[in-house]
Amino acid sequence: MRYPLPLTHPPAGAFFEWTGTFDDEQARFLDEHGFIRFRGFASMDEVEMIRGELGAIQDEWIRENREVVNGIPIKWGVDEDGSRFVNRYAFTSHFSQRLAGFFEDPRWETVRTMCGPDFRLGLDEKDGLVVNHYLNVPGSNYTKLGWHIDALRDVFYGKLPEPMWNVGLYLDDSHRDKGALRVIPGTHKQNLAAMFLGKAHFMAHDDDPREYLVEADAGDLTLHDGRLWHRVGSPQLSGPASRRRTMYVPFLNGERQAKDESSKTPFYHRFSKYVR
Ligand SMILES: O=C(O)CCC(=O)C(=O)O
Ligand SMILES: [Fe+2]
Repeated sequence: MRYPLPLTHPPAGAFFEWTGTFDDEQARFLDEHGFIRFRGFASMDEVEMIRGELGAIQDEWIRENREVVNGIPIKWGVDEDGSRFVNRYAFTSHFSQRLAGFFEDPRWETVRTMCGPDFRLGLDEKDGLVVNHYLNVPGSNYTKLGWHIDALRDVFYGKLPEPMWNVGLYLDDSHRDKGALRVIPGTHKQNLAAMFLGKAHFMAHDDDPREYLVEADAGDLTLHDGRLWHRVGSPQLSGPASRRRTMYVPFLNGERQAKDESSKTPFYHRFSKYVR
């Protein structure tokens, strides 16, 4: 066991049930801590549908030997049977009508308003709908993810961070033994220097006495502020039991910057393979 730290200090116990509405208590929680988690946003049927669509997209990408979508490199790994699998998908909803249709459900309008009245769902901006598939096997390039803030990617794209939210839907149960998402509550209110220098982006994997372990089950939804420090911890499990699939979609405001097949690979992604 490597977790002697008080990972369940306040806001421990912060589990909100998804009821289709966003109330004042939840709004206060989100503002104060920079993240929130809802139980039961998607049904298990929907989770199964999404897992199936991901398998079909992966088969298609293997057949066409796809390396990039709209300038964003796909990260590939090799599973325990020696088969290639996708560690990180980008713009995933562009490859499945059922997945794209899922985002037309009115639930996403509620999520959008949680982000702010002028925010929009960015299915064709940034990296679009990202799916992370963590598997702790030797051929996997994705078993954990170092400390970072998502908004810093803007800096790599040559811009100052703009407001953004990353909204995550869990496709597998994700508890401490899978590493799980760790956040440092309240750091979305830090200054620019702390954003740049607080930790070595993506390279630091240290336990932090301030970190809070966000455990979640398949179908749960999380929102986190793009300025919040977070990471995915190191799994204790290995093999198929360590499988952790999460899908993230950005909510953005400001100028719309849609990407397409002619979009260039951002500088940041050209060296990201060295920092895992
Ligand atoms: O898999 C997760 O829960 C977090 C992923 C993440 O932080 C990212 O892709 O930027
Ligand atoms: Fe992130």
